[in-house]
Amino acid sequence: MMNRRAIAQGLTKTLNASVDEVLELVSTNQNSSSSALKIGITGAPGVGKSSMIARLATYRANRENPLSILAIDPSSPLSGGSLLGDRIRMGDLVDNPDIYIRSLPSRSSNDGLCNNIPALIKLLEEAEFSEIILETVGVGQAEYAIRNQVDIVILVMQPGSGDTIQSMKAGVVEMADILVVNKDDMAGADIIYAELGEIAARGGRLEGWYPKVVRMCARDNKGIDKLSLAIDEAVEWQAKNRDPEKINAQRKRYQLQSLLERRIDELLNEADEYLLSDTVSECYLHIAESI
Ligand SMILES: Nc1nc2c(ncn2[C@@H]2O[C@H](COP(=O)(O)OP(=O)(O)O)[C@@H](O)[C@H]2O)c(=O)[nH]1
Ligand SMILES: [Mg+2]
Repeated sequence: MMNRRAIAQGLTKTLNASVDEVLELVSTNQNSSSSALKIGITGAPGVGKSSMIARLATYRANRENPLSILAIDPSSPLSGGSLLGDRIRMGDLVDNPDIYIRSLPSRSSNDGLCNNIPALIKLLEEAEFSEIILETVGVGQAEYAIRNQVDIVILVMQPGSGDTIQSMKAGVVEMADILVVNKDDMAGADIIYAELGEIAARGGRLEGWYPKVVRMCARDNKGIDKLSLAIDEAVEWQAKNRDPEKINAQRKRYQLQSLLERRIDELLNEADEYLLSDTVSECYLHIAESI
């Protein structure tokens, strides 16, 4: 079905593309209205995101619904690390013809994500995946960045992180569409589940949507059906309540902003020479003209 080799090569090329190269890559098919469902899964290291994704992907992927996973993990660049939760056999996913999985390094990016995410997503959409799952480690700016790339944001937590919820910036919890309590087998799951329920009742990032709270155990493969259902419900709600043109414009804005920031970085690095002699205004004009 899918040409894994071609996809892998395309992703590598896109990952390392300069600003100019990205502009080239995204200049085609401007108006292709791909409808891949994009799901962002975020949360602190160790809460079980990878384990959960492995279960979720296996549950949702089939021939009509091929699925790809991009794991953006600062701790495990390219070669793996804990790409999949250590209890889940790698073979379960890798041998599944309906799932494509790739780990991406986040080192060089300026927002804790990874450069060129929109172009990477576009490539996977053109490879005709129906669903794309992005795993990111929840660290500040990455949360903001992910929200602009995906349709559904899932925040994963585990019992015993009650203090963390209190101290977490309200926005981090509230920007999620689905809140997951993983490791339901551990003590304290009831407490965090109740706390998240209260937060969810205040409403989510999208007006009129109240985040679903799901408890599950990725280790024992329990609760995945509920999580999958919550995703379907969120998708259904969004289809009725969101304006696709507005979302498209927001995504373009984000992509433009990150490309411009990188371009400015490139130009600032080249500016050393005239930084010594020119005034700030002159330098500014020089850079503005070179963009
Ligand atoms: N007890 C328990 N451990 C789990 C569960 N899900 C994942 N883990 C373990 O938590 C650790 C971190 O999992 P991982 O998926 O790599 O977390 P990530 O860093 O969020 O991607 C691993 O040792 C998993 O086996 C669960 O439901 N219950
Ligand atoms: Mg992980």
